[in-house]
Amino acid sequence: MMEARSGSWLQSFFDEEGPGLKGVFKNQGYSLFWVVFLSLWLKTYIAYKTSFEIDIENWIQEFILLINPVSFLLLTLGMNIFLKENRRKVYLLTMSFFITLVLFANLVFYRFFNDFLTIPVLFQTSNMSDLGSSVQDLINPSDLLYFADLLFLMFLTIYKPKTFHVRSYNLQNRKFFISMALGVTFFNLALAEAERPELLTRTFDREILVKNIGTYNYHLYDAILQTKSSAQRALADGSELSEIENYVRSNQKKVNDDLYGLAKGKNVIFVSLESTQSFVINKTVNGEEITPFLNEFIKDSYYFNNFYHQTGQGKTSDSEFIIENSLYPLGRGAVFFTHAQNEYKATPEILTENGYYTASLHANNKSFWNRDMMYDSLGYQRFFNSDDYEVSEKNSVNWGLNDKSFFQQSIAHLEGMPQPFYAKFITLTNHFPFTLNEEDRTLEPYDSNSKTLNQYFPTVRYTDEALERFIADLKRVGLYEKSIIVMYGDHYGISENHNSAMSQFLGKEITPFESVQLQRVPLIIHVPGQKGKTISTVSGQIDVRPTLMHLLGIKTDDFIEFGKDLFSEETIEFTVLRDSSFITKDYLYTMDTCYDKKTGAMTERDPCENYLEKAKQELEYSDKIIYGDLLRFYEKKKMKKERNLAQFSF
Ligand code: GP9
Ligand code: MN
Repeated sequence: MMEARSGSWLQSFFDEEGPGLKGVFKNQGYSLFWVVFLSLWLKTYIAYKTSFEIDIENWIQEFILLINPVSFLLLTLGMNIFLKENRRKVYLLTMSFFITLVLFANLVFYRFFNDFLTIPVLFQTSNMSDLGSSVQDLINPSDLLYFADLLFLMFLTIYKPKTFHVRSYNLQNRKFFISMALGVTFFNLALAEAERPELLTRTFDREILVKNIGTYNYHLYDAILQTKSSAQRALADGSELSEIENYVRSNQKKVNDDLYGLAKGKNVIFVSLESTQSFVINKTVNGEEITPFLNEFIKDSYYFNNFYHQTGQGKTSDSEFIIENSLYPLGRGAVFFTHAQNEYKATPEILTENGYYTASLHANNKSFWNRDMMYDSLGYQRFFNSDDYEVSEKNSVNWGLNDKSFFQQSIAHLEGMPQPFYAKFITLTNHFPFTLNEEDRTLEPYDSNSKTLNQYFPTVRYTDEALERFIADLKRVGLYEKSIIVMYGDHYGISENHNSAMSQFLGKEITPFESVQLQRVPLIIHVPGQKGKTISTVSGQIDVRPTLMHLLGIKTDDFIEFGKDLFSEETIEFTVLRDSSFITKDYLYTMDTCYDKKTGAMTERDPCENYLEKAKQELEYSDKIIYGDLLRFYEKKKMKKERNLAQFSF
């Protein structure tokens, strides 16, 4: 029994019977805790470096990678201090086995899927059966080395019990230990947050998460997300759906007979324009047009100049979600991550049912924004990701493959698709921090106190040139006339941190009113054979799906969606942003203030009051659908209705 001497708890922690070297010198053997801890730490780091492809860009990232298993190992192995002494060795060895098993399972999974395990994936039988048939091929004999230390430790513990000791801890020792473990955890989190702000709230990429908080903490985090959404889902029943359905139906408008079905059977090409805001269209910098190609292209297209992005923390993924589901994204986190297992009725699924081949093309890591999982739920048949592109140092910049190479390489993918197809292209070069290779720069940077805004214009121009080549290629391979082309900005590129530079560029003060107006992004719909037209209807990303469906002549009466057909003559001008700001034909409401759009000045609340409830209602209904996974009930209800109708039709 060890009693801490008063006033020397730190000393007692490292005392004769303590865990460290002193015990060894006194022939009391090694501390089993630290031996197990060190071997697991080492194994994990070896696995990171040999079995996973984790991109390390600087020494801080390498350091975080090295220390990221520590907090979890200290906390889980450390639980042994609460056990009776005779149970501790068993606990430490058992934990070592399970932790090694988790590492090993990740390793095998990664070899096949190039991704880290998530809880939903464990239950996705299709994934697992893919893996099942080839598990033998995925395991190398050398993998057994991961368990070798454990066997060795077990052997020594049984046959040479004196090799290791477990020490006793008094209350103060325990407190010290727990504080130390928590201290390490917070240190790790702080470093990760500094290296990758909003890492945990936004959850953008498994690889980045694992790199920053470690593979084990990542599983804990995943488990928390999973439990939360399972609980919300379990508590939901179908009853809320009727109210939502009534609301949606009451907003449906008559289609425009002249345009309905205009593009029936045509291929659909979507292009997501990274960080492209409307303020660059038809504008110049240093006397030169920023987007000379788009400025011409919109003349032959329907161009919506009052179109707002409605994304939240999920950025690009949110824009994809809104555009393909006509639902709002979530107020917190990225729905692509938090609710990828839900039932959806998204554009790819609808178009597949209408005889289309559906694909998304994006030259980034497939797990980014959890796309590889979410695309299954959205009904995509194929995801062309960075594995499908030749990516080299020469053709990469900033976040990866540059847009020109991306489009150029994509043409072959497009030509290989059965027609009609729905193909969504997601560009990447015009992404913060807007870096470009010198030889690719055809527009001089702007001159202001914001490096971000200065560099933004040349990268926007770069993407504009990439689009020009893409359209030329589409013409060359004969797809241009057979396809409708929809281009849209995914979200803002210049945040409010650059207001003073923006105000210099726009020549006006950036008030809260202007900030909302800056959330406008371009929406361009090119239909072969149609004359161009600029449409100023107040609209948002949520409206893209109904508008597309009507052009394709696909009925939307049965869908649960919040958007409106922008070609309908009855369309109401109203758009709500994810932060509850909203815009109508004449007014704009943000931060509890109503503004007159003509003057940009504050006005009395009355004109906005009428829409306040509607704005809140829409976001709430959409959130309910996602949190409760309500569309799963809708599909069932619809099938029942169809069955009943069939019965009565005789
Ligand atoms: C990543 C790309 C950019 O694949 O879509 O994501 P963002 O940071 O803009 O959301
Ligand atoms: Mn983006």
